[in-house]
Amino acid sequence: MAEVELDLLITHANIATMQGPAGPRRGHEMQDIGLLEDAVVGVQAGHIAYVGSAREAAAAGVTARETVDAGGRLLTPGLVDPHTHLVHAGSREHELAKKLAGVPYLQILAEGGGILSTVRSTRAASEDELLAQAKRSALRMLLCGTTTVEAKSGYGLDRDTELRQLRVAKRLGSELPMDVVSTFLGPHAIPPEYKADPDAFIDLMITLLPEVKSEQLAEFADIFCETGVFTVEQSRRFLQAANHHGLGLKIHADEIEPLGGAELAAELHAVSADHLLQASKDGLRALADAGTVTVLLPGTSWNLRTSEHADARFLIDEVAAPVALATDYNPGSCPTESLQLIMALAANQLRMTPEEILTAATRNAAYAVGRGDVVGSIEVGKQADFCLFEATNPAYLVYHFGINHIHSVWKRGQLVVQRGQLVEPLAAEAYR
Ligand code: IZC
Ligand code: ZN
Repeated sequence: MAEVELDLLITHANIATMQGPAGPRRGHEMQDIGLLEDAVVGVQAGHIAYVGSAREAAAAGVTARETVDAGGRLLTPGLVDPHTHLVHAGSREHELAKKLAGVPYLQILAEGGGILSTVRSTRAASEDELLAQAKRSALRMLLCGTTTVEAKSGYGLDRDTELRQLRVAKRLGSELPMDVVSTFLGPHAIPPEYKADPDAFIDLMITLLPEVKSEQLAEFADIFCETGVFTVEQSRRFLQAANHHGLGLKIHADEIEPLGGAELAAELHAVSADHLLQASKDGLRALADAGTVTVLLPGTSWNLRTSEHADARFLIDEVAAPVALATDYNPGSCPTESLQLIMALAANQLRMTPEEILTAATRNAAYAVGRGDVVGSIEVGKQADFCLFEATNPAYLVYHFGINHIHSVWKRGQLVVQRGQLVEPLAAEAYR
């Protein structure tokens, strides 16, 4: 190590390394953030080449071309947002008054609004228009510390628009300093033209799977398993077909009504099961046994003004399931790009500890999108994705809520946010 001059050293950092044996953390392990006080991280060719205490680094003679003094601030892995509907056109603030008047989310959808409203605007948008809107949102995420994001389709509900959304997600990942993990969510709602025959719509979505896979347009498949949307039986048929074509499985499970989506996810060994507000205790236990990552979305339950929330304490304390957190960023049930806001809600509404929250938004979230071996922790060999916070400890991040605590962000060793601002040319793309 002594002879090698690294590209970058970040010194005097309180590093939440999240290091440890492979796999997501469960139960009390989620409390372990692998904190190294007054520590140093070294970067070479976009990857982490050194992590250790200041004393060890000095003894080893670690040097670099560039050194950044973190001034005792908290350094974490880049945040990972494992559930978003990033690519879409338009917005739905016209539905706010209805929501506040108490009209339920599923009723707005049944009346042709909600998801179907976004389907109309997305079908009418060109690939470049979708890319421009998604890019601005993705850059807002990056500004708030998200360096890896999952992005779902599901606002086309037809062949051309679904594939267009997936192509946009792919372009985002190549044009921005972010990893974008793409998910095919063709069965997100029943389009009006298939209202009388949802099974025929599932058949149509299944016919897209070979193309999605062969053109590498998605790594995962997902379905909205919910009353009035898709049944457990339809979900099983679609997800089994997706699995057959080599896609990883995700599911919107037991969000609004208890249908048994959690049990289905466990049966199919899905990579993640998301929402889970209404899941049965047996279903949650089955998920833990299957090793499925449970992705909780407290921004959505807060924004939909539901009286109940996902039972994070049961998942962590009773069944030791791996828990991750995500924004669910979408124009209806959760229009926010800020995973930091979600982290604050996880403390307040799910009663997760700051350490559990950090684990859920980094290491466990990386496993929820199949990237646990490359991102989500600060360990030698992983990508040099870091958040430097204007804070010294994780509790401060969730206690002081509703603001962006980011000082700096690095993606694959490149500085992308500096002193709370996107660097150029990213800033020019985000604000025009
Ligand atoms: O656009 O409302 N729940 N899908 C399932 C969503 C929310 C996204 C939306
Ligand atoms: Zn969703």
